[in-house]
Amino acid sequence: MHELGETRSRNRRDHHLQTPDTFVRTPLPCLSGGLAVVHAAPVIGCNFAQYTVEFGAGGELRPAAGVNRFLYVLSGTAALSTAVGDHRMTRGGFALVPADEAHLLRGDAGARVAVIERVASAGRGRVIVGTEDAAPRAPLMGDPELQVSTLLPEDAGVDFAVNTMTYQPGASLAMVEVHVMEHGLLMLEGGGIYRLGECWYPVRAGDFIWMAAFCPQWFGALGKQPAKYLIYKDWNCHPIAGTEVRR
Ligand code: UGY
Ligand code: MN
Repeated sequence: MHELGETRSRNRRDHHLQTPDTFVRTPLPCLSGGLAVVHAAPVIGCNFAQYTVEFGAGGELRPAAGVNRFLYVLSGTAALSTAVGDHRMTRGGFALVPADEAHLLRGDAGARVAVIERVASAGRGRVIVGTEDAAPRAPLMGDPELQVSTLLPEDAGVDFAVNTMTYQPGASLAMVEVHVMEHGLLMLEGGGIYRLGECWYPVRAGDFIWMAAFCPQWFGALGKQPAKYLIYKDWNCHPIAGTEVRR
């Protein structure tokens, strides 16, 4: 049903909120038997790409040249084949595949996988496969109501981090963050209020947010269930790195 032209989606210079009612599915050259919802790409001024692949029957995601690729299964089952082995991944399963590493992701019909890619800089990562449940988990700034699961180890060999953050109802970031890192964020569960720049938005599971470098940001969880999101940030890289691809 249409909403008479109304939506929560917003596209601003330093942030972008994309809600499921505005998702447009597109084919990608590296994808067959499925479609992608592209959430973020350098055309909006960010330094990474993020998209959700929705697999149909016989779905396959093949390598994209020159990018380190992170995969996180949102629903269903997908099988990743690499030179170091085959891995079956279900909800919460993730993988890091370094640039130009031969691999193939086969998704079962109905599987949904979050994909985050960044052009590879100097150095070489290694294939990492894991599950969110087994990832190290720690409270943020000592708050047991706000837990951060760190999916990629410090020595992953890439210049980004991907974490999940889980807020108990009523929990919030302890401060308004303003930092050089940008974020790609996918709401996985629950909801709350996100401050982005000078705007406050109601957000819920399914929404995507891009936050540019130095975009003031704060989140408070609302409702009766925990709120959880998957969050990307450029990390462990010199602040001058990558400036040539920014607007
Ligand atoms: O890692 C982060 O910067 C994270 N605390 N930011 C956020 O949740 N908006
Ligand atoms: Mn942040």
